Amino acid sequence: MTSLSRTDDQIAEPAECGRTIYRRPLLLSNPTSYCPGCGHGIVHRLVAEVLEELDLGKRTILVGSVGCSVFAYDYLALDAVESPHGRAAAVATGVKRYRPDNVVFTYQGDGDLAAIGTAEIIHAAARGERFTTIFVNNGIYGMTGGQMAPTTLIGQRTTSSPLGRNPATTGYPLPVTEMLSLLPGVAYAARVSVADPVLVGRARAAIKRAFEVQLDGHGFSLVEVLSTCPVGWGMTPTEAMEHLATDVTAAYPLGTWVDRAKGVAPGMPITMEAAKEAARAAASHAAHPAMPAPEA
Ligand SMILES: Cc1ncc(C[n+]2csc(CCOP(=O)(O)OP(=O)(O)O)c2C)c(N)n1
Ligand code: SF4
Ligand SMILES: [Mg+2]
Repeated sequence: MTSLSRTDDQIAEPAECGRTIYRRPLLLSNPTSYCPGCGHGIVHRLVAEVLEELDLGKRTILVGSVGCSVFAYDYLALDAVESPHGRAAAVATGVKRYRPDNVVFTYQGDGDLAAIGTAEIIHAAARGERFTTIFVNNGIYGMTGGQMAPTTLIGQRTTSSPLGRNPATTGYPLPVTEMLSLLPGVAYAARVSVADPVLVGRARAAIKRAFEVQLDGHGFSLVEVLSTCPVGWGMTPTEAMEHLATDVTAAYPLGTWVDRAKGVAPGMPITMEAAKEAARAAASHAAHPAMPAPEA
């Protein structure tokens, strides 16, 4: 583990105008490696804002992963450990267990978390490890040239599915948040998006809640952030944001799946769509009395 020893002059300051109008929170002034329209930068900023608001910057350890966000330690003024591809949850387990008083989080893409790192994240969540995962789902392997990920939408063209993802041969998108929310070790699980300013505000609130859950020692906390990859999607930044707000969100509904400390647990219809679906299912049972009702 390295102490990065950031000096204050490495942290971005506004132009010399006599007084501070706006200061970028916990963000370093290094040039970004992200493409125009990429959501990673927005997510970095939200994490930085939340950690600064909670005054956690000095005691937080970032566990980086492999993907376009591999240089996250160059953008966030935090101590950091870099993990091999997919292994962030295993590395974070070790870091948090060894340093329980530190705040520990992984920052992972969907290729990293939901493909090569599937086993690590499932078992860390099942064990209820007391760290936070920020999971950036852009539906593709951005860094390596836009190949299909487990999260790629049905019909989506990628460099390894040029005719569009075909479920007959490559299966269906993996709903990571829904899957992990079934595990009792998961104290908080939410899916958010950066598709517009209102949703960015909600994403910030979810990230803050996830860190609060960690501070309270409740268990594993996860925020899945639906994000853009205009380059991998073959779209302009504007088209990518529209696609995120429509098709991607239709496939991956937003909401809080688990917040056990607040009594929100799996099976509760807490999104509008889920509530409507539950109502439809109940009406269908009433209309078909021969069909056995589900066990209470
Ligand atoms: C063991 C190993 N296998 C494969 C790779 C190649 N690789 C690097 S990044 C990546 C995919 C990253 O995709 P994702 O996690 O979705 O991040 P994104 O770039 O989309 O943000 C792959 C397959 C690697 N670096 N190490
Ligand atoms: S390839 Fe995609 S995920 Fe990677 S920096 Fe560019 S837009 Fe972002
Ligand atoms: Mg990705």
